[in-house]
Amino acid sequence: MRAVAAATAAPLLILGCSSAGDVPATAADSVTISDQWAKAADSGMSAAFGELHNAGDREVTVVAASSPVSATVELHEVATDSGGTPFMRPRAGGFVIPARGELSLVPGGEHIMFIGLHGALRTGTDAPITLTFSDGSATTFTAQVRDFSGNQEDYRPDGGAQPPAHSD
Ligand SMILES: [Cu+2]
Repeated sequence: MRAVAAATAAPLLILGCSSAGDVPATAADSVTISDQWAKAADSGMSAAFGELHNAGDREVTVVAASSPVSATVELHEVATDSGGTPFMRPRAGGFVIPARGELSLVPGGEHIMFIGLHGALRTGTDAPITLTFSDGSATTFTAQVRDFSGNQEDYRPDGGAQPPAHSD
């Protein structure tokens, strides 16, 4: 499909592509997702998960996400406060997928966070999600909505006001 698109597109698109050969041109070309799903919710917040695969020879970074299902979408991680309580916060620098590697987005770990749902996320429906990479490329996939009762971590958008003490 890419070959056909390149052949039929105007020469403008060829500018800057020099001799890339069959090396993926963008992060979006290298990344696929599998087993993606989102947590059913009536309102407020929810989250999406899945397995991100990077077929390229270079590490790629997801820097932003968006979806029509919520006002805001953030890239989150789960940390533990000094009292041992898990909480989630935006992941500084985004999600890094190693070269020829995977990144698992799982409850209790890194995840895509929906904040301010426009409506209920109902089991069996699909939630489209667009990921934007550090090179400006983007990829869109759909996550199937499922029932899930876990992942009720506390959200601390300030990144956690009380970082864990360094001495124990
Ligand atoms: Cu979150």
